[in-house]
Amino acid sequence: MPDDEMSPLRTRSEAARSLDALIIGAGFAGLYQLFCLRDRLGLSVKVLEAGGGVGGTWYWNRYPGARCDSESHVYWYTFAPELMREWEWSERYPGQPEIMRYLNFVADKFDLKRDIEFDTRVVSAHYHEAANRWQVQTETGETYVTKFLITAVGCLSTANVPKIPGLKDFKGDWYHTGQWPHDGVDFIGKRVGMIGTGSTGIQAAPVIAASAAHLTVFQRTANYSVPARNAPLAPEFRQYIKEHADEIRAVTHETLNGMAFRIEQRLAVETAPEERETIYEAAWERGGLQFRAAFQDMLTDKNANDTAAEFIKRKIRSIVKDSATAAILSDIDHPYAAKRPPIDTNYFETYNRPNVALVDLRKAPIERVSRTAICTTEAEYPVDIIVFATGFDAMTGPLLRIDIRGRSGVALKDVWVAGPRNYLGLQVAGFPNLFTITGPGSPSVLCNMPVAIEQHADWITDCIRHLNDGGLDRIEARPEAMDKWVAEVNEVASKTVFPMAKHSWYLGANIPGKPRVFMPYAGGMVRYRQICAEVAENGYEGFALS
Ligand code: NA7
Repeated sequence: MPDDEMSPLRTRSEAARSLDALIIGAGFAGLYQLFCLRDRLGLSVKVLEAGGGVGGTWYWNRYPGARCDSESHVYWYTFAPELMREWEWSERYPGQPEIMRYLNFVADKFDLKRDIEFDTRVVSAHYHEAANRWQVQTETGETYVTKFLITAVGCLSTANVPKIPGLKDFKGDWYHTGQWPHDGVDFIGKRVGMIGTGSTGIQAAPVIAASAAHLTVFQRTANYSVPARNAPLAPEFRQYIKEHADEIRAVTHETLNGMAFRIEQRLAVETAPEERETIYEAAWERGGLQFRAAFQDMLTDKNANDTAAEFIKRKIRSIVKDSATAAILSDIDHPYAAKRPPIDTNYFETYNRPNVALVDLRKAPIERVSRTAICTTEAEYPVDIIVFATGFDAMTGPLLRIDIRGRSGVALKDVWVAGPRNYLGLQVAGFPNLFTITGPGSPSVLCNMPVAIEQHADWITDCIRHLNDGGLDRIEARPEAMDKWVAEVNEVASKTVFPMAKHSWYLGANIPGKPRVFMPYAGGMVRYRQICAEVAENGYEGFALS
């Protein structure tokens, strides 16, 4: 729609609704961005949040076993030293309820909630060129007008519920893990069917199996998983975190993925088989995502990756007692970590329980849901509850479900029809003053999230400060800079094993009809941070400022 055809800029109450900056989403990203813009720059800022409280991803993902895969001592904000002194995590990996307590603690400490409108879903955001303002509309028809618009909508917040014929007639209950009821689900005495074996299904299965009468797991693609080795944090380690918080933060700024562990320099392909086995055994015992740190070449050399993949497949076969089940679970078709690698607590062990069964959907796909059962092309599995652990329309989904229109009414969904295109993962040409925190084209999901978020929010804050100090009103990515960045994102991904996973959400391949483009920037957080800093130092190279 051309600009002049859009409804005129209007606000319900000019004073309350006209803003310097509007942020969509009150998760880790939105909360910190609000603090930066309101308390550091003194701007008028509001956050609009669809949920009834802060938390973002963690507000919605309340499924049994929901827990972060980053270790707790790196899964927090580092912008305020007192936060790191005052907060204590209780376990090696923070569980969903504890993360919610943490984010509420932060929001209350900095009095952030007074500038957040909860239960407010944004449906559209249109740029008006003459006024250089974004007009943002909510589901309930409220309108906000803002100079800067910042999306903090998360990467994994648009639930993917597969369109399975018959689901609407199912007479039991069904749930998607990313839209879990706040008062929980009672599995006692129930037959549960769970579809999906990504990180979520792998976390949920052992917990569901512990209370359900029976659990049937429907697996389409077999997946790797490494034990998380979760445990309460020892008092000495808690003390260590307090005393070394700055050093830990410094390490997270020096590593590719924003974690506090360093990837070993040695190469798997140059290590003798017995020594390699010993190294993998130690990594398996240590547990968690740092399994990936055992060898430098694990994600860049398929031969190296094969050694890790074979090790984990052998582990699966040694844990799972029923050989047919073990064969289905270990028949994995992609390199290790080419899809986001899950970590677990007793996932493979769960298949040794008498009340758990596995169905191989590659052999016989789901055809429909009847009133009482999940039906594959081969058999019917009676269930009382269906759990969809089927993931998300990742990265682009949360942005494209908002009707975002830039100059001349051009829709973001049209600009991204063949996949996301932007500059630095931060801005799209034709969409001035719109910033996308941890959007596609940035390290985001390949990085420990709070580290990626703080870098983006700081960069955006510095950028807006620069504009304000210079009496400038507008920043917009140049089309040629965007083209170059898209090429760079593709180029770095092509040097890794990531594109080798057929069904990966990194590629958008889990959503029928979604263009297949490797979405995150795989060049590592250190390099990305440096590029962003250099762009700013060079007068925001690649952006037009006016
Ligand atoms: P994922 O990792 O996308 O996993 C979704 C799972 O659901 C995966 O096993 C899929 O199989 C399966 N799936 C999806 N659609 C279907 C249909 N139609 N039929 C059968 N099976 C299906 O999502 P998660 O929630 O587990 O994890 C998301 C991220 O959250 C995770 O990576 C961490 O970053 C945290 P497929 O592999 O596509 O064959």
